[in-house]
Amino acid sequence: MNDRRRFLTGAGAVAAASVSRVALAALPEPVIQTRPDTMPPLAPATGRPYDPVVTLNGWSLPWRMNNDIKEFHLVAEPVVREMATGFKAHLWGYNGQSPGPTIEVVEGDRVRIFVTNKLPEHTSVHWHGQRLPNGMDGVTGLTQPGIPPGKTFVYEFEARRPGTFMYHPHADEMTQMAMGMMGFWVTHPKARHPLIDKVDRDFVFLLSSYDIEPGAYTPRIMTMLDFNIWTFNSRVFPGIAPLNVRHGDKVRIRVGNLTMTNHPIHLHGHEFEVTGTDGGPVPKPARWPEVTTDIAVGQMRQIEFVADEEGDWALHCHKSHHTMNAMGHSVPTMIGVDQREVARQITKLVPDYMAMGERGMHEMAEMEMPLPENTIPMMTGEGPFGGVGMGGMFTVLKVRRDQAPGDYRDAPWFKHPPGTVAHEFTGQTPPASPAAAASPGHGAMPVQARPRKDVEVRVRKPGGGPAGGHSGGH
Ligand SMILES: [Cu+2]
Repeated sequence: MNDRRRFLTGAGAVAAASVSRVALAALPEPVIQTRPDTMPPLAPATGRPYDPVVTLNGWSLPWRMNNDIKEFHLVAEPVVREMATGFKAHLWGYNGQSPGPTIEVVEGDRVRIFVTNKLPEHTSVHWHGQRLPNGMDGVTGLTQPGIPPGKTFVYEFEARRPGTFMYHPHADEMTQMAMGMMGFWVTHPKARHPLIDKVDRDFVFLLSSYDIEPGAYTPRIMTMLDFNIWTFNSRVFPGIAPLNVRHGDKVRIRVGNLTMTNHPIHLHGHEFEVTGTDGGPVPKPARWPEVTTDIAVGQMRQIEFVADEEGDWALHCHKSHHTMNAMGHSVPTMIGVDQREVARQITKLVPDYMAMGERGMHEMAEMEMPLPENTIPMMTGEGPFGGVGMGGMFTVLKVRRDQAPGDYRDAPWFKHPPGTVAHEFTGQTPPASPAAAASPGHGAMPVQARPRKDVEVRVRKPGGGPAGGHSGGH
C-alpha cells in the first residue's frame, strides 16, 4: 500500500510554465513517471481552473499552453509495471507506465496531443467517447495511417463535452490492449453543470487483465478468455492503493473497463448512484441507488456517494475469481475430500508433496509454498485481523474523521469502537441437532458437520420407525 513518506515526496508532475517562442515550435519535452505510487492531484498551473482527480497508482500528465492550446506529449513505449511488491510485468504503455497518465482538460479546451511511437510496431490513439473530427478518431487504416515506429503524430481537437473518457490504440488491437496500452481522460465542466456535482474526492482507474504465467514477465497476447491477473490500473491487491477520504466527503469514483469481460464493482458500507457514463452525465430522475454496478467491456461508469460511515470498506469486483492473483486453472475442488491416504501414498514417491484445498483454498494461501521468482500468491493481502483472502481487483475505501480535507495520504487501519467487531461466541453451545448430522447428499457440508462414520445416527421419520444409519438404504 501507499506509504506516507513516499507520497509526500511523490510529486513527480510539474507543469511547464513560461517557454520561449522557439521552444514552443518544438516538440514538448515528454514527462515520464515510472513510480507506481498514487501521485497527488495535479492542480492546474495554467488554463482554466478545475478540481483535479486522483488516479489510483497513477498520475496526471502535465501540459504546456501554446497560444491557448493545451499541448500534451504521449510516448508509446515498452514499460516495466510493478503490479505488487515482488511482481513486475513487462508491458507496453505511455510515458513510463501502464496505464498511461491521466489527461485532464476543461470543456471547451483546444487540445493538441503529440504521440511518439517507441514501440516495435505501428500504433494509434483512439480518444474513446469524445466528439471530434473524424480524422482525429485514431482508427488505423480507417481514419489515419498507423504511426510508424520512431515517428510522432499530432492529434488536435476541442474537448467538446465534459465527462469520463479513456484512450487506447486502434492498431494491432489484441496485442496492444493485452500489453496494457490504455489511459484515462477526464474533461471537467467549464462552469457549474446541473448534472455534474462538485465533489470532495474524485478517483479514477481502469480495469485491465493479463495472462502472465507464474514466473513469467510478459503477458500472453493470444489469450482470449483465460486471463489470470485482474487489475485496477495494472496493480493487484495488496498493491492497489486504498482510497483515503474524510468522513462526510462526497466521493466520485470513475472506472473504465478495458478487459475482455464485465466486472460488477461492489462497494461495502455505502449506497451510491451511477451519475455518469462515457456517454455523459445521467439525468437525475434516471438515477437509483446501488451497491454494485456492472461495467461491461468498453464501458465507463462514474459513481457518487457520501462517505458517512467510518471504517475500512472493501471496494472490489464481485466475480470471486477476479479477486484472486496468479493461479493455474487446473486446481481441482478438494473441499470435503479427505486426502490423507492419498497424500501418504504420494509422499512415498514425492517427499515434499502437500495435499491441497481440503478446507478451501485459504489454507493454500497460508502455507508457505515455494513460488516462482516473479509472481504473487493468489491471496496475499494482510489486514489488521490476518490474511484478507483476496487479491486482484480489490482495494479499501478508508473513511476517517481525522483525514484532513484534500489529504490523500494513507491512513492506518481503522480503530473500531469497543464492542463493534464480530467476535467469537463464548456462551453455552447446544448439542448438535441429530437431523442436521443425518442428511447426506447435500453437497459440501462444513467439515465440522460431516457425519462420523463410526457413529450410528437414528432419525425418527414421520409415520415410520427409526431409520438406520445415514447411509441406510435410500
Ligand atoms: Cu471482475
